[in-house]
Amino acid sequence: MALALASASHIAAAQSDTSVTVLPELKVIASSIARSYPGALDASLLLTGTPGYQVAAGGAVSGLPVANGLADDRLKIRIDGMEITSACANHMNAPLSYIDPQQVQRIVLLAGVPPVSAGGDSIGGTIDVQSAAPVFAPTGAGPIAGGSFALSGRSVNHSVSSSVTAHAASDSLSIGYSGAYARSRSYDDGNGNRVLGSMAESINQAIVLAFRGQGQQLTLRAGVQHIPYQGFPNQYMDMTDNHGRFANLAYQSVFGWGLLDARAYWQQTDHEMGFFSSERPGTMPMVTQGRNTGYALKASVPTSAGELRLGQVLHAFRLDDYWPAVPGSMMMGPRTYLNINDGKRDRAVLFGELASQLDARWSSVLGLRAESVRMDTGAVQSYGTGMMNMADTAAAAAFNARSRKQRDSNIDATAQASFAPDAASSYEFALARKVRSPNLYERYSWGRGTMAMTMTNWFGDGNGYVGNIDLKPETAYTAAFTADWHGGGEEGWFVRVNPYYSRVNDYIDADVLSPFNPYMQMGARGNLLQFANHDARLYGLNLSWQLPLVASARWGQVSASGTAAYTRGKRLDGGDLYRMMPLNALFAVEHRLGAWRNRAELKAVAAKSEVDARRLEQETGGYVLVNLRSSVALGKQASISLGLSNLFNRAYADPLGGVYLSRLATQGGALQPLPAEGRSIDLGLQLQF
Ligand SMILES: [Cu+2]
Repeated sequence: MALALASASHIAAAQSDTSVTVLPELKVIASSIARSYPGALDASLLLTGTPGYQVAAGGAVSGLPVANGLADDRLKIRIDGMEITSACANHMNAPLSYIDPQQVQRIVLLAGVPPVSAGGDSIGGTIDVQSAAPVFAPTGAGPIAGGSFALSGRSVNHSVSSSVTAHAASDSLSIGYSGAYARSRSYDDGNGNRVLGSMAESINQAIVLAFRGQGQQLTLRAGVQHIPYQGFPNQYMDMTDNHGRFANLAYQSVFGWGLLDARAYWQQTDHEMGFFSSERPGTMPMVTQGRNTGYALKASVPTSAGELRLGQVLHAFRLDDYWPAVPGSMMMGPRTYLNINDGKRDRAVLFGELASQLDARWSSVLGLRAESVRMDTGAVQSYGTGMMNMADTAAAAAFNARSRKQRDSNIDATAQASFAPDAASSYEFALARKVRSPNLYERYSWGRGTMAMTMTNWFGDGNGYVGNIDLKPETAYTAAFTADWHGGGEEGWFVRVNPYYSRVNDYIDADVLSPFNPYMQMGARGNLLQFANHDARLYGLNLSWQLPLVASARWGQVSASGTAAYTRGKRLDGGDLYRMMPLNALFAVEHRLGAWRNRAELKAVAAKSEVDARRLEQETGGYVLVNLRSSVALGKQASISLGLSNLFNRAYADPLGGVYLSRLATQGGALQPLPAEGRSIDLGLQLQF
């Protein structure tokens, strides 16, 4: 069958999905779930170890994914097909924060050029997350029941996370539950200092009900999330409450003409920001309410030219963001500050894609996708009309006086070919045009006062931002190539090289308006910026390899593997783009003997000296970390894992960590890069029954 091979497709798979697979699975290259450390609280960390992939620090359960230098909203993220939008001016509730890592069965990253059936409204790639598929009894067999329990902890932040799953099923009906609870204190850096305000607690629960009959399956998922608190040391605010709810109905069926995959969903978030901890005290409530609704219809039709995939998608997002007055405050009152009032962002999509097997060696995927994006928002108001709110009052008047409605017509096109001349090599070529429309904050945040502007910031850089109603969508033209040489099957050797180049027209970056002093600290510098379109280019190279070293009945199997990544991002009118990961490499040796698995990792990261001057991005030093992991299976139903992260307790700053605002808030001085985690002992226990 013709497989859609995304260039630079990288990935991870845990177990195979047992539900009806309708559209063909994309190529799965490496499992990294097994490699992530036990006790990870954040689903975005599951892809750690994939070349070109990084997590930009946020809160403990809300990191932002980055692939080949493109981050956050530039990646399309779907959880069981639901498109979730960050409902917060700091992207505290980014899509991957809505699922606990222990609830993830499969996570796939298609960096670079995903086929149009997997992409849309993104220029950097797609992350597809699947939670546990419904379990059915074998056809004709009696009812089954089962479940699992997991418990893990990490010493660096005294975190505890646990999860429970349970299911009962016949061969046609299935019911399942999954619940996960996680809590952490603030972590310690390599110098033994607590990183202020980095604690979190989160609870995720979901049920899945499924019915399957002759060639069809109906699946209903519903769930709730609660994050009672989550600190954000690189933001001015913390999360003080986040309630999420969703329902997601999917239907898949085999017809005479092909396969149908239909889905409808609803997802709602009630989010509050403010302060909750003595590590960063304060008062300033902010409230957001976000709602995603949508459906997707996809058909897959075998034709003489190959497999034809057609799709129609609707995704509507609604957002209200307001800041209740603080009683007695001259600045934050007497009215409610309306930041985004009745914000709308609706996307209507049509796509078509043809996957063809041209001959024994060549296959191709050609796709076209059209998106119509409509955005609008209502009138706004500042806290008050007094002296302290003059800048915001004038800005609100100007904002309210003009039309805010925008409509973008975006066309994506991708062409991919793969060539496998022999059993030991394959090559993938990909070209794409991909378009992303601005998000609601990029167009409609309007405040011009310093305080208001610093509230709009999902970059962790300590600056302040204001939107720009006239922003154009950003359009990326990407060329990518992947060469893959391999031998010896799944346990064998491989070398994979993936260079890529993107020219992004109207990349949504920022122009500097004026400087300011964060927290009015004279030693700390920040900029107030306005979102603006500027052409940019990003390029880089990903490398990954695996080499079996020893295979003996007595000593077990030893293999070496690793990844390396180089990324650059430049604005065509000069300067570097923000948060570009410096050259980095991961070298691992893995040993397997019977029930035992041991792994030693060395992670090396070069100094970051190419920084975004407009955002006053901090340089960071190079570093080398050593991590050790072991796991042992106790029979078929239990396993224990043990890890030592950052073995030598190296003190360092992650190049994508942003700035340490919670320390500046309480101790003053100058801004410094956010310190990363010191040494941690990580323990995990998994049971199945
Ligand atoms: Cu928030």
